[in-house]
Amino acid sequence: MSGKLIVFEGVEGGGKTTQLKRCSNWLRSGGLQDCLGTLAQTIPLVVTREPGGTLLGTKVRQLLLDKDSSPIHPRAELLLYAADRAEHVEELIKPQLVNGAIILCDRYTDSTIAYQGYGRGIDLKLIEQLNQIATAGLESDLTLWLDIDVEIGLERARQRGKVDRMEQANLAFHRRVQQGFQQLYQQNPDRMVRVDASYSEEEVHNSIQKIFRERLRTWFQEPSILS
Ligand code: T5A
Repeated sequence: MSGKLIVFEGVEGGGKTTQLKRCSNWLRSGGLQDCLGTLAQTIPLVVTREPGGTLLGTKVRQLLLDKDSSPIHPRAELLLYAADRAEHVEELIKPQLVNGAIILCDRYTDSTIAYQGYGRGIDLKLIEQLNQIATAGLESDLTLWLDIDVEIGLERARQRGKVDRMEQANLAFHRRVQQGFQQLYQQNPDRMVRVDASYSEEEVHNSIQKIFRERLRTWFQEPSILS
C-alpha cells in the first residue's frame, strides 16, 4: 500500500480534533505542495476519525458516546469500538491507502489499549488480539501523541460545553488512560511521536508542521532529491 496512515492520539481535550483540522487546512492550502512539490498533486488527503469514520461507525459512535445512553458493559464497549474499526479499515482506510492517500485519523488502536485496557482494566493481550482482528494487522505509519495533563484536558473539554459518556468517567480513570499512552509511547519509539499539547494552538500546530515536513519528505521523495 503506497499511502500513509497518520493518527492523532491522547486523552480528552488535548486538542486532537483542533490540530487535525489545522493540519489538513495547512496541507490543502499549500503545505503538501511546499513539502513535496508537484508530487503533491497526485496525493489525495483524507480526514477521518474513530469511532464514526463510516456509515455504520456513525451509528456505533452514537451508541458509544451519547451521554444519556444506559451504561455499557466494558466488554460490550470494547467490541463496539472493534466493530467500528473493522468496518473503518476495510471500507475506508485500506482502499484509500491503496489509492496512495495520506490519511489523517482522529484516534485508532492505541485508544483501545489506553481506554479499554488501562482505563477499564481489560486484559491487554486480549485487546491486542482484538486490535489485530479489527485491523487485519494494519498499523499506523505515524502516531502523534498529544500529551496534556489530564485535568487541563478535561477542563478544556468542559469549557467547550458538551461532555460525552466517556468524559463523564472519573479522574482516576482518565489518569490510567494517560498512563496507557505513556507506556505505548515508550514501547513504540519509531511509530509514536510525543507532542507537548500544553502550549497554545499555534505553537502546537508549528510543532506538528515540523514533524510532518520531515516525515513527508522521508516517505515520498526520491533519495536523490534528499541528498
Ligand atoms: N475511545 C475511542 C475509546 O474509549 N476507545 C477507542 O478505541 C476509541 C477509538 C471519542 C471517545 O471514545 C473513546 C475516547 C473518547 O472518549 P471524541 O468525541 O472523538 O470521542 O473525543 P475526543 O477524541 O476525546 O475529543 P475531544 O474533543 O474531547 O478532545 P480533543 O479532540 O483532543 O480536543 P479538541 O481539539 O476538541 O479541543 C478541546 C477544547 O480545547 C480547546 C479547543 O478549542 C476546544 O474547545 N483547545 C485548546 N485550548 C487551549 N490551548 C490549546 N492548545 C488548545 N487546543 C484545543
